[in-house]
Amino acid sequence: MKKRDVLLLIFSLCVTATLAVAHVSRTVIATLDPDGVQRVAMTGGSYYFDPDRIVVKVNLPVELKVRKEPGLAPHDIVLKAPEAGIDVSAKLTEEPTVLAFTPRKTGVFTFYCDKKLLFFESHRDKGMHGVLEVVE
Ligand SMILES: [Cu+2]
Repeated sequence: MKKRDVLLLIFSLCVTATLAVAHVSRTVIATLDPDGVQRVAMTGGSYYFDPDRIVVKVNLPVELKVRKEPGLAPHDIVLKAPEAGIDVSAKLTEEPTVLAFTPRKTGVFTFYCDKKLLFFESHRDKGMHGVLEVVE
């Protein structure tokens, strides 16, 4: 690879990183559907989750309906807090995937994408993470 190509590559990586940081944070407080389930629709993409802060009530079932933004980059979602009865993960596709669980403890739990390409930063490090806040 020529020196000029290397510089171009580094430049484009910097631009990509800057754009990724620009993604806006959004909080959603789950509403309780008539059947007693708290449902939230989410999107995951390069490199964000929207919303990236989700507030739910403890001891009531939750369904996170997650889909991937269109594009080639693979993404997934991992939400592991076994101490609170939460242990879900899924590969994201453009068709929504439903993650169902019932949080048994209050607290703030992180979800993230665990994808990582070669020597690049992980998607999580690039900003593809968020929190589930379980409240009384
Ligand atoms: Cu990802």
